[in-house]
Amino acid sequence: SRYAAFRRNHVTLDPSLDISSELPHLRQQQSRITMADSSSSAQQAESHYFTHEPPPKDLKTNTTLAREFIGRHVDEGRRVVLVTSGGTTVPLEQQTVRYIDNFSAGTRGATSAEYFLDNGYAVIFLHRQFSLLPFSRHYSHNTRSFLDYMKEENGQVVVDEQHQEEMLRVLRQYTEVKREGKLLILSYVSITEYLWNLREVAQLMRPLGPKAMFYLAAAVSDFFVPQDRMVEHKIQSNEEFLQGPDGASGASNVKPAARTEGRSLVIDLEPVPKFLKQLVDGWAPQAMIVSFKLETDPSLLVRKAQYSLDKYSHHLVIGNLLLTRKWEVVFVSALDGEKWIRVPRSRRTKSFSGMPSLVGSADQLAKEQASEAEQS
Ligand code: PAZ
Repeated sequence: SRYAAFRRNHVTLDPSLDISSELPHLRQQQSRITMADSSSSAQQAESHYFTHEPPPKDLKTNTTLAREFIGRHVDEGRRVVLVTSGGTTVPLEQQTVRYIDNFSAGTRGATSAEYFLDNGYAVIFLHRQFSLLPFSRHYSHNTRSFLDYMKEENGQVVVDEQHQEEMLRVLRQYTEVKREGKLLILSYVSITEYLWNLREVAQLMRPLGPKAMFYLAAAVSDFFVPQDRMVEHKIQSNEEFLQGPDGASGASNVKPAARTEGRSLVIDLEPVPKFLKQLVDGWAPQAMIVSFKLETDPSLLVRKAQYSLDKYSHHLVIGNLLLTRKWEVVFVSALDGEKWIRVPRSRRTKSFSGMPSLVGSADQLAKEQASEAEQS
């Protein structure tokens, strides 16, 4: 209807008139109108979201740290990457007892951060609190306690011989990164905390121009409970303790998004506005943007990655499937189309931490990949 209105305003429509020569021009105009419409509606969605969802308490501290960090690396002419990592929660109550979570241990983000550091980047690591961290990931979140790496010797705690070499290597890298001040660790828990931090840091990264990169590996919820539809207190399951008009403790006159109805818990989530385009258009227009797409249905993966690439104008979308994400990913980009990267079967080992690990040089890996591709 918008197109028809446009045509009414711009051409005199006479059925006997052949307007085919006008069509390319009209289509171009139409696409400009659509783009302008969608960018202004994205701005409206952004402003609505950030006006209604309160910022996290530590946002000011995080922005101060990020401003200082970015300023220092701008001065030194270094590339800076913002790596996001881990899942985002969707709280159901203001005093949160229950929440919905997105799957992610933070392995991809924490591991990638180490590789970025190794390649000369300064890294802002925006991660879900208590998910894996660069360097310490080698010794945390596994089935053994960190104490299993230690032993007592002459009344002192020392690292067990079998872990000396590996731990010394990791410790040296970590110490060097700390000495050079190249890693800034920030954290979030909920989807709203994540988005506030992402927006603030992205805007601070603007002066870096093309030296800024966003590597968005966090698993971000598509749905949320808006603040004005969130009950304050724990949702009660026992009818004897139900309060408020809709059976939720502390409910206002707005129907809460998460509430008890009869004996069931009903959760009525709203879509999170799509900010990924804003990252390109509004927050950090010159930066390189790499985003991830997680799927479980193999038949959808490449199509969905391609869709994200087109819709959000990111430079690279990396697709992965839940069950095979440790071994294979697909790179989808405008430049190279679709390109699969696979860890050869022989190298799908388990590290001590229980996480699959990749050993050896990138060259060696490339050779093994090529030979496996040939064989298959
Ligand atoms: O953190 P992890 O290594 O367990 O998992 C990584 C991942 C699958 C969350 C990541 O590679 C990814 O795909 N992130 C984007 C998820 C999404 O589509 O929102």
